[in-house]
Parts: sequence; structure tokens; C-alpha cells
Amino acid sequence: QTMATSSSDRRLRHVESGPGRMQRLNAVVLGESIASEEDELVFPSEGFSEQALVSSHEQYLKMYKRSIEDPAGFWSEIASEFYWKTKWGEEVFTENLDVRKGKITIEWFKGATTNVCYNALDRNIEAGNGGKIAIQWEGNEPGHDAQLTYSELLEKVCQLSNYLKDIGIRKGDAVVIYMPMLMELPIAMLACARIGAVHSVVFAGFSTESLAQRIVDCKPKAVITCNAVCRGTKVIQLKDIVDDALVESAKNGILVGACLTYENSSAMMREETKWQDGRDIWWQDVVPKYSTTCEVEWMDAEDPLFLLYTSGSTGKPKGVLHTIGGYMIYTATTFKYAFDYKPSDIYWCTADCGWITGHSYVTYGPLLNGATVVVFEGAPTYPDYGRCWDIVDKFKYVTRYSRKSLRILGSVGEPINPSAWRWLFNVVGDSRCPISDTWWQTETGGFLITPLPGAWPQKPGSATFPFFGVQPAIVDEKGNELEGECSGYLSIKNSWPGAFRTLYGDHERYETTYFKPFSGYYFSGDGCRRDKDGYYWLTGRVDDVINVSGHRIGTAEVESALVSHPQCAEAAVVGVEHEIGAFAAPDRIHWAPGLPKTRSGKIMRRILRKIASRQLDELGDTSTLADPSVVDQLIALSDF
Ligand code: 6R9
Repeated sequence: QTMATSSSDRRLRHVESGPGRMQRLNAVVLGESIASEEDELVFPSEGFSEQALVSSHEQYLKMYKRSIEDPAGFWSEIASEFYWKTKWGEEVFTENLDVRKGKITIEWFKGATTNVCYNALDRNIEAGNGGKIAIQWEGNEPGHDAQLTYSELLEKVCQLSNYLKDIGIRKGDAVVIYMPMLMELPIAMLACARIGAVHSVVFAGFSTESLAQRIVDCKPKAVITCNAVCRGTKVIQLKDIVDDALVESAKNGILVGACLTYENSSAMMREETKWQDGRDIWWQDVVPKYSTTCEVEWMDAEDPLFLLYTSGSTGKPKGVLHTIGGYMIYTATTFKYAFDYKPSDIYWCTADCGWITGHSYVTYGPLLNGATVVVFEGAPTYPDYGRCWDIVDKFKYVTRYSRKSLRILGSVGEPINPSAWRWLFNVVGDSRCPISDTWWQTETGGFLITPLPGAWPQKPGSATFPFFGVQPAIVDEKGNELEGECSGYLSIKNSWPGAFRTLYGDHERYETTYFKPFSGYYFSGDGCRRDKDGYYWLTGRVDDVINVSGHRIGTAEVESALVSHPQCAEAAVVGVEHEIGAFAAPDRIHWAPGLPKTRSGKIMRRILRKIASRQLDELGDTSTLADPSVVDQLIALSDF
């Protein structure tokens, strides 16, 4: 019922398709008076669908139907392609998403034992791919690069695993990783996974306070870091931040015994690095001495794999906990289908491993598929704005910026408005590459609503349809599910293997935040519209929704309207307290040189709201902003 209806299928067929060209439905042919944004269809280019894993809407519907009617069969078939030391029993999954029926629980493949690191590395090597490049690393400076094959990666992971075991890290112990995008970051994640330790990667742009807060919450036995990193022309001394965070944590009673520090000599020499004997150890001094083989710790599918903190809108950050088996299957499968993965692909995800996107689609999803992944240390703007396209061309060895090697483009993290979508499609992808606009969250582990690039026409700005096994529901404020064309609160009716299982140490907050707002559903916190063809359009966080005389307006909708003007590069919209007025017209428009964005590209509307309502002493933590000076500029500009 969430899919395009048969009449809309007919409607899609009515549209004459041209390879990769944008289409506006012909309003006369369809007997409609208005052709709106949601009527714009973009078809996969010629030949793309033929080679795609899912090549038609019919094929998708067949697979989707099966995944909903028989989730146990659907997912256990996929899971059987991976290695399990012991298999799951009769019950593939159990779930209770309804607070009225008791504790919220989600379990997949419980009782089965496996290891994610084994499946990502050893299994691919045994299949004959040991010599294939696993990680293609590109440093901050152009020309500074390195690579590791699957076999070499496994050796490095094993050495670190052995070291960690030697200093007493055991199954279930937490390890905090605070590192930039060096190869050692995925190596550290995989080394933890191999021995059953729970990694908690903290984005290496977070402040001392944020790092300390996370250390105090998960009480790690060790911290893995590096002395410094270059980002563009800036040198950031990470070890100093860790030192301060460890002092801060100690004040809160949490003493961390070991701080393994990678010497990143291209940024800073070890002689210049502050040091605490007994606690600090240079990675290069110890890790290479260990054996390059290491026994795998076989783990229950429901044992924790990692914690990743996501900032709550109020209070302390939430430790999102993902478990091993379901997350492994879900990230591997979503990666494969949303990016129509082929073994000959070179795949690049620009996200940092400090975010969920880097966990699921830099480290786990691609390596579980045996892919070659580009890991980029630097900034997209250094040495100039062409760096991304330089990297794209470099790894396909074609002329500068031809981008001919691109097959599929991905997008995540914020609604991509139709204008930006068209730019990405026309300019970057030469009107040839489908865009996978993937909607999901730290909590969901992997994509929940995403195009399958060869299966159906896209609509610029829409994340399109749900992935296999996912049943979205749009509910009203009372929690009633809305049917057909509608708009409301995006919720999910069932569990999927990659769902988070709890908030670390606070199951009650897990239930209150995500399952109590609408009984029987997982509530995402996002607003969403479903159009007449069944396509989903994300309209922004519901906390950001603007209420004008009872009309609820999503920030994304107004932002899309603004950026459709050629003079406007990007826009962020927030509501401020105001007398009730009849029209939804913006009171003030401020031109700004930049928007306050995190380094993962999210606009911090919370800060804009505070500026707009002049609550300047309540701006909160601005340390994760890509460019904190933007805030001062905005404050000056909006001084009215
Ligand atoms: C993966 C990630 C989650 C929030 C989510 C939503 C926004 C993510 C989106 C999108 C529109 C998309 N979001 N993808 N909005 N279209 N394709 O970003 O995780 O950092 O936890 O953020 O990001 O608002 O609720 P996370």
C-alpha cells in the first residue's frame, strides 16, 4: 500500500522516456491542469537499467512484497551468503515496537554466531580476492596516497587486534577511536570487531568536552588516536584534545589506562607531541611487532558491534547501539542495491568514519561486498574546489575532471532540494548518472528510503521508495496512519535487521524518544510527504517545522522554493515566535556569506533559530561547525 498504485504505474508508462533526460509530465496527455515539481520524472539512462541488479519497478515490487510478507525468509536467504560459525534457529527475528505491549525489543539472528571482520576480510580473501585493493587512500596533499589489498588489510587488522588483546582488551570492552580519515581508522574499527570489542568512534572534529562526555558515558579501556592531522592548510593537534579530555574524564572518575597514538608524521613529528609515559604508546612502536594472524572471536549476532553518539536536541548525547548480525546483513545489502554494486567498481563515500555514513558506507557495507573503497583524508576545498573531481578522475586514470568514470551519485544527510539535485545530475553526472538520495539515520544503521538506481524514474528531491523489508507509515499528530497522498510524521511499522537496539545505558530514553510518540511505531523525528505516485519527500526535522496559523510547513519546502531562484546558492529556514498571521510569507530574508553547517554538511537550524530570536547566549556547542566564524557574521547581519 505504500507503493505506487497500478494507476500510477500506468501513468509512469505513459511518459515517453528519453535516455537520462528530465521529463515534465505532459499535463494535457494526463488530463491534469497543473504540472508540479513532483511530476518531474528522470529516467535511468539508456542501458543502465539493463545491467542493474534491480532493473524494473516490477522486479522491485516482487522483491519488496516478499520482504514484507516473509521477512524471516527474505533476510535469512541473504544472510546465508555470509559466514556464520553457528546458524540461527527457527526464529529469525523477534520484535516488539509497541510500548503498550511491554519492553521494546528487536533481535535478529539471535543465537547465531559470526564475526563482521571475518566476513569483510577473511571471507573475501578465501573467495580469491586477497590481491584486490580494499582501501585506496588519498591524503590531504594531492599526490600523497597509499593502498592496501584485502590480504594486507587483514594483516594490519590482525596486528592491532593482537596488540589490543595483549593490553587486556576483551570481548565486550569499549574502545574509543578519535582519528582522522587515515587507513588506521577503519583498521581500528575492524580490529575491535575481530576481537569482540565495542568501538565508539568520535568524530575528530569534536571538542574536548564532547570527547570527554563520550568517554565518561562508555568507559573505554583504551583510546586510539593520532598526534595531529592536516586539513587543508590547518594542522589540528588531536593528541592535545585527547589529553585534555582524559583529564576531564578522570575528574568524573573515569580513568583510561592506554592511549595508543598513531604518529602522523606528515602533520607533526613525535618529538613535538606532548606525552604521558605509562599511558601513551606510539602505534608504530608496538603494533608492527605483533603477529599478522589473529583468531576470530565468534560473537552472538545480538552482541554489540559499536556505539555511535548522536547529539540529542536536549541533554546529553545519545549512545546509539548497533549489534553485529543484523547490522552486517543490512549494511551489506543496502550498499549492494542502492549503489547497484559491481565488483569492478571503485567506490568513494566522502563521509568521515566519525558519522554513521562512514561506519555503514565507508567501512562495513563496501568491505562486506569485497569492494574497493576510496578513503580521503583531506577537505573537498583543498587545494581548490576541484579536489573531488580530481580524485574521481585520478582513480580511473582519465583526463582531468572528465568524470566519465562516474556511474552513480549518492546523497545523504539533508534533504537535497530539486535545484541542487539538478545541478548534481546535469553538471556532475553529465545527465547520465542516477542519484541515490538515501534517507536514513544513525539509529537506522542503513538506508530506509532510497532509489534503486535502475528500477524506476527518479523525481528530483524525492528519496523515492522504501528499501526491502521497510514499511514506512506517515502518521498524523494523534498517531493515526494516513493513506495515499498525504503528509505528516514519518514512522516505521516494523523492525529491519539494521535497526539500533537501545541507547547505551538508557533503554528508557530509547523508548521515550522513539517509540512513545506514536504507539506501535518507530518515530523518526522527520516530516514527510507521500505524493500521488507513492514517492516519499522528506520535509525536514519536525522540531524545525514552522507553524503558521495551524498550517505546518516543512523547512525543506520553503528552502526549495528559495533556492529555485538562480541568485540563491543555498538557504536555511527557521521559524521564530510571532503573532498569528494569515499568510505563510517570510518576514525577513537575510543574505549571508555562509550557513552554519557541521562538517558532515548538516545545517544547524537550532543555531539559526537562536540567532533569529536573539537568544545569543543560548547558541550551545558550536565546536562541530565547519566554519564557526559564520555564526558571528550571521549575528552581525541579523542585528535589527
Ligand atoms: C545518515 C544521517 C539523520 C537525519 C534524518 C533527516 C536527515 C538524512 C536525508 C535526510 C532528507 C535525506 N536526512 N538523509 N533528510 N533526505 N536523504 O544523516 O544520519 O546524522 O543521524 O541524521 O538527517 O532529518 O533524521 P544522522
